[in-house]
Amino acid sequence: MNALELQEGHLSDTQVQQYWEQGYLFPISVFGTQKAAQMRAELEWIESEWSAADLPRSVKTYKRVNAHAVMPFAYDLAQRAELLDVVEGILGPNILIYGVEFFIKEPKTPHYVSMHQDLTYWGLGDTQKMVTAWLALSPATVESGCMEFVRASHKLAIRPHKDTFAEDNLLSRGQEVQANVPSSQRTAIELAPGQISLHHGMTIHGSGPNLSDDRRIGVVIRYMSTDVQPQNNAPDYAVLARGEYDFSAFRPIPKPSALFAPEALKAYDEIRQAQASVKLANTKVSKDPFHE
Ligand SMILES: O=C(O)CCC(=O)C(=O)O
Repeated sequence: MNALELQEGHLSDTQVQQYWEQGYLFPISVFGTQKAAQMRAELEWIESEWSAADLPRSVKTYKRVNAHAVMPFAYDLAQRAELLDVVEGILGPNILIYGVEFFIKEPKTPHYVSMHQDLTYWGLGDTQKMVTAWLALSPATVESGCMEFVRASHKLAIRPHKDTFAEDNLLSRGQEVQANVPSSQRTAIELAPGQISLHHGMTIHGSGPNLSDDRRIGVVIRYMSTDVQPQNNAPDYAVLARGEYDFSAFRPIPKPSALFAPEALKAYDEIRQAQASVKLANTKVSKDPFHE
């Protein structure tokens, strides 16, 4: 599929309209192939240098949730103007980063992501002002287990989900939307390295296993407008990426001074503990805030 044509790095009105109609938009070429390869090399350097290091949590845990709190690379990536220029078309000028996550499926592995709506357990209500940018750092194809989106599913309410805690499910609680989603309703979101898709916080989506010979590497960046309000009393955290914000509702996450810097590791645990009190509320099986 041809990449959408941006207007000096920004979405056109028609593309914005298409996002609100479908609940997603793709493929958007944000970085060139070379830049994407450089980002992948940086990630893979971190993996090879740090995986055996004596850290409080595994590198896998740090990559999977809130990577920006401990990895300057992830913090800076989420702030890139190329991404924010696109996201601004959906959220307006005041943009927060809610999370950065690496969704990685190793070659020929069974891991999948069950069909779900992101906002189900985040304690942010059914806000319209949250969008995920999913950046491919390797080819995301049907064979490698690219995402699948259900068109216009964001227009309905958040549906009931069932926690499965299934072993091969990459989601923290293996949550699965209680809705029948026939394959005819799913759109495969194939992306080349350096391309992104955008999806609304209520769009039903998931992905299958990676049957290819390469890793499938996605950087998932959750952006929201500064209007979003946590619906619970527990503290929640964000980073200001563009525009203005007084941090009245979210607490700031400082940029880590270095990779896995001690003060960042400490802050990381505080953030995960606080978020778990909302995100893992009502789960019967696991209340471990670092459960993957
Ligand atoms: O990377 C995947 O396959 C799923 C990612 C996902 O669920 C998300 O970005 O919300």
